[in-house]
Amino acid sequence: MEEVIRMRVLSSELSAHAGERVTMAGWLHAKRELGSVTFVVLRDRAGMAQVVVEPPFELSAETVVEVEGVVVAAEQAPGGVELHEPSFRVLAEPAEPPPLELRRPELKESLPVLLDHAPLAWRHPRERAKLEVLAASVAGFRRTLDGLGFTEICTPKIVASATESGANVFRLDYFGRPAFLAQSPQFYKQTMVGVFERVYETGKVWRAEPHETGRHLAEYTSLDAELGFIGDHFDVMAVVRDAVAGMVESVRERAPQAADLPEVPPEIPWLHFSETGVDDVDLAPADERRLCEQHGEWVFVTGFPAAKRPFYTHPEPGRPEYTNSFDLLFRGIEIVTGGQRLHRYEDYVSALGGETAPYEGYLQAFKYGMPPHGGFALGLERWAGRLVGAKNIRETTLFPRDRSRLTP
Ligand code: AMO
Repeated sequence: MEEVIRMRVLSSELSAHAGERVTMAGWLHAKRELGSVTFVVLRDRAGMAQVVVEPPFELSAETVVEVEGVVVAAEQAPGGVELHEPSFRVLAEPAEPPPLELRRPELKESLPVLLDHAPLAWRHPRERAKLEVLAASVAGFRRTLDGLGFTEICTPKIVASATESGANVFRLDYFGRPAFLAQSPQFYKQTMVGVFERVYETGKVWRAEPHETGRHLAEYTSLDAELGFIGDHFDVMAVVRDAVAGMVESVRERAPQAADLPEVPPEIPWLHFSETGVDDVDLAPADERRLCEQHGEWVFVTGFPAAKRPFYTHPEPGRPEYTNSFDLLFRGIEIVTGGQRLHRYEDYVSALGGETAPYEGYLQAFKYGMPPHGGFALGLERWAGRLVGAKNIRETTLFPRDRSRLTP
């Protein structure tokens, strides 16, 4: 049996071990030959460490090694220490030379090339940092909503009906019956308001998007929340504000180097759809950019026309052509959609034009008493894209799925 690596020291811990003999492990990230010495950079989950080697040094990039050596203070080394007198044990050798040069400060390849080699490309510190932004964002979302008395749920992803619109669902053969991949946890999160009052979910959802755009994926991560006993959608918008502020805070703590972090005002400005100057039932991407130029990096648009919102949306009292709904625009793009929902059984029956049969399961919740409620969903990859200044949502998507991409 291979010897277990005991007392492995990480690159981030190395400076605390000056003068000691330690064992490290990781990938050979780079090497620099300087005449009589070679500097080897070892990459582990915490960062990089410099190892001073006597040439010749034959191991190639991305070889996985365990290395034992003495920690020596060295001003010019990253972290102020380096490893001397190393002895290497190879744990795995690459079967062929890596097609990307991870030692470069930035990968210069085009996005399609990076996506084709994603298992390798994500190892690059700059690329990996984007995934740290995703992870820190989810952690911040959870922490904020836990603090507000929400309960996390995990709802079915194989479902019997479309939730958002019939057009972009993926169909499945479910033991001979038609079924769909969930477009959102909409019906189940509402149902669970009847149990917990406040729920959230972080999970994958699917949209069979017919076009390849820089902002749409066929599979994305939806951060959803739903809460009961609200007055109207403005109570939901207050939770959205706290959620994004908590996410920004978490990224600041865990992955600050990767992101350009915004201030989140105590109250995010808002305007009604009828005040946007848009002569249609929805905002176009150009409208979203313009509204952010006019109102700042954060702006809520409320009161979307009923014609463009799903059947579960609550109408605006006194102006039923509008709804108690909203989008949150951030740095020129919609990142959140939400609103108040219908909560009376009879309102659902009439919104569905009496065609209740496909929705029997969902409608049980309303039949047996539901409070006024509402919620929202934030697209995680779009959000992270805004934080890192991505031009395309695929830059902040772990193994994107779109019309043309099913691997890696
Ligand atoms: P909606 O369909 O607007 O609302 O989606 C909510 C948010 O999800 C993100 N998003 C996407 N991200 C990547 N690729 C896509 N194809 C994609 N489609 C949407 C966006 C968007 O703002 N049930 C409602 C939410 C609710 O009312 O609670 C819903 O799913 O960031």
